[in-house]
Amino acid sequence: MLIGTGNKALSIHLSTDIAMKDSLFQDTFEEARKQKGIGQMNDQDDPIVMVLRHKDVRKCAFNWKGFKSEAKPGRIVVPSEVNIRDTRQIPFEIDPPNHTAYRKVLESWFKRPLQEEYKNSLSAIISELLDEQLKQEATEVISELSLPLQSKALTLLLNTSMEEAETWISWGVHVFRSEATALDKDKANILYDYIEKEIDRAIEKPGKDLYSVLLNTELEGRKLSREEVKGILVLTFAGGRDTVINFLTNSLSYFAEKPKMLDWLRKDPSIIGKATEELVRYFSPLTHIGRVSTSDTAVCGHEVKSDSRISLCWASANRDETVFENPNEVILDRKVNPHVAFGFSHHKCLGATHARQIMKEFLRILPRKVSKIEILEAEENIEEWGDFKRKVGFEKLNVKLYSQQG
Ligand code: EMZ
Repeated sequence: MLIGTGNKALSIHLSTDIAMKDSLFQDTFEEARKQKGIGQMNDQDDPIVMVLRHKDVRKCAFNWKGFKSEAKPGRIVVPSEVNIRDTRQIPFEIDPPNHTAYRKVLESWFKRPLQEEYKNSLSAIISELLDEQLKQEATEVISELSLPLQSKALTLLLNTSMEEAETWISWGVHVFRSEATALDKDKANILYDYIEKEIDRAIEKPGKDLYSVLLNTELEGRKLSREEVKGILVLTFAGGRDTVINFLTNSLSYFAEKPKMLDWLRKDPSIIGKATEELVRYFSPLTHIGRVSTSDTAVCGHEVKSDSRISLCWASANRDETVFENPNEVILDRKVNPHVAFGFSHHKCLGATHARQIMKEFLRILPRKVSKIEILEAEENIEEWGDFKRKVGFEKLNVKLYSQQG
């Protein structure tokens, strides 16, 4: 069934009852990538040339002078968010040299997930959630595991109290999308109001949280403005949300259907780092991100006009057969894995350290606690980008988790 949203990025809900298919994430871009190297789609009358090959994706990502991120706020997101927000997300919608300056002041905070204490807190969150679900007859993975995990983990990144997570969980999987519409302004306003209030709170009563830290951050001899602080926080909330949730949910579907792979992780935790990278390559939770061309140019021989959009299709690049051997197979200990699931070049995901830590801890704890996962019901979430239909995750995934002990 197609859910009509009036927007170009839609979800199709399919009930899956064919055994062993839930962990399958096909490569919809293969033919177009091989034949032409590009795809085309319209998005709210602002068309996009999708760059599909690994080499071209990296080249265009690197070329910020030719393909900028600092367009109208929301325009480099697909579907475009220009109609639902004015706040510029920082550093995501900024180009060098300003981008470099922002990254420099933000980098150390976003590397905190490497600290032992942070990892321990993360591991406690994951263990507690899994223990709780192991007691249940059934688990709806997104609402009872992935979303709570993502939100609780975010309290660590923001260094706020764990109780805040309850509010964020109530917003659902995406802060700019709701079930009814793919671009929901009212929903977006809930996030903006929340952030505004938190900034007020941090001004009045500064603490050790990210809001307070940002309000005190100096950039080239001046303090960050309120709008800049807001822009960084909107990105922190919106950026790693559905992507992390999809990674966790999709991983469970994978291990449900590939129990031997779960055994492998249990027996040899030394592959967890490689397994994380491989699963994130295979799932590519963020399909693509846009750029705006600064001149009349061409990509793969296809004309791209000045001020028109291209997208860097990470999901396609990550299945490029000229780069990855057996690209459609999950090889948990894949040796050479130059995937671009977290982006490429200077705009590489700022939250990647946090996301990777969640993923790694999850893949470490899951096989220790869970012996078997049984899928009871699955509803796929399929995005539509022009003619391409791509499974990105699930709308619903009901499973039964079996404990390692019994
Ligand atoms: C934007 C984007 C960032 C956008 C790297 O991706 O993620 C999307 O989910 C948000 O809707 O606003 O933050």
